[in-house]
Amino acid sequence: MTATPLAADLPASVRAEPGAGGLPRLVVDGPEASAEVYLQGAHVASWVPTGEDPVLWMSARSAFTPGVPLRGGVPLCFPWFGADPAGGPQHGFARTADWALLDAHESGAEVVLTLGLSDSPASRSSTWPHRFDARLTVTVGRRLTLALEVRNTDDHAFSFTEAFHTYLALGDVRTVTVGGLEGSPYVDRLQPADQQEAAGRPLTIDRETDRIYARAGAITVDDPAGRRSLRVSASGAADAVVWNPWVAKSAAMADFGDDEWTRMLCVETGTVPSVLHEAAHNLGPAHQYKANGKIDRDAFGGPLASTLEELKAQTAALYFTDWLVEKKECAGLLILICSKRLQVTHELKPLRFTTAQRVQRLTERQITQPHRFKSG
Ligand code: TA6
Repeated sequence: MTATPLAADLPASVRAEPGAGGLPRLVVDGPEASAEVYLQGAHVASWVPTGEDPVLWMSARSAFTPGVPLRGGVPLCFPWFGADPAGGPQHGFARTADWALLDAHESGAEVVLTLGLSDSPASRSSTWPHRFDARLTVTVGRRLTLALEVRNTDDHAFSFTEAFHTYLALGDVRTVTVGGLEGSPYVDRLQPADQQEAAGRPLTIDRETDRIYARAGAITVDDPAGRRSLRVSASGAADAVVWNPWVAKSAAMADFGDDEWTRMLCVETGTVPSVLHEAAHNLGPAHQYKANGKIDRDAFGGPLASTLEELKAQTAALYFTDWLVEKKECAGLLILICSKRLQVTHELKPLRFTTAQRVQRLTERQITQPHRFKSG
């Protein structure tokens, strides 16, 4: 795999520098967001949409030491998730390996970094001795996208599992609601590894949580204390993992502050081993596997805006264009129809009625409340 491009090759919005602990990192300062990516593990350590709070959580106690995984951001678990039956490091070797920066460019308002990792003497003598090329493409913008590609460059098939072990930053995990997993069977990794039936309701976090879900669609985390809703979606990933260490486990981890558990939740996407399904990806020689993960967010409503100004302050200008005031004449009455948002879910939806619906509502009210429509 080609050497790291020199600083000269980097676009103006990217700089390469020694980061915490002297670990090499790339700092992205794009028009829509900033980010930090460590070459160790191709680890996205921070992503901050412009004018907003950080979306990824990083422990104040995280190690920034060669060969030790960072505690926070988006660790990439590969070529296995969890414990390695053959005794290799938890969550694989990719998150502590040195990746090379293959490319960095701007694409409109987004900044795109591609990092690469191939088998090495160390990996070939590990419990997973296969020849491979892995690439992680990180797109930094209003949304954060990670795309993993794995190519089998060996002369035999191999299998692997993987996950984006995303640490989301929250206002308070005790008041969040996790949606999108209601219909998914899961495995509670703190209980005997049997399959549990779908809960049928959004998940709330009120204790140590470590679950693998058969993933369906996007997962949302409504975070009233953080006044926003975060959304994690993915393709090529069969599972989602939800993890919060709570009190005791936090205290037991050296690289995790005792009280930090209230401010984070891992919502991970990937294909991980469990009884839910045959997990591993089997890749034949010269074959390639692709998966990607996206993180997005919306402002979380809190109290309904009572003035247009408040609404504008609460929600991104982007939405404001939807505020619609229509005038209609009906039965000699001037009707002002305002389409106004109703912030009840994690996604803001404008409340709109078709003309027919409006006329019907009006007629209904004329019938049920004739006194309100008496002319003169
Ligand atoms: O993804 C959840 C999990 O597997 C938990 O069981 C917990 O161990 C967490 O990952 C952190 O793992 P790490 O190896 O980073 O300490």
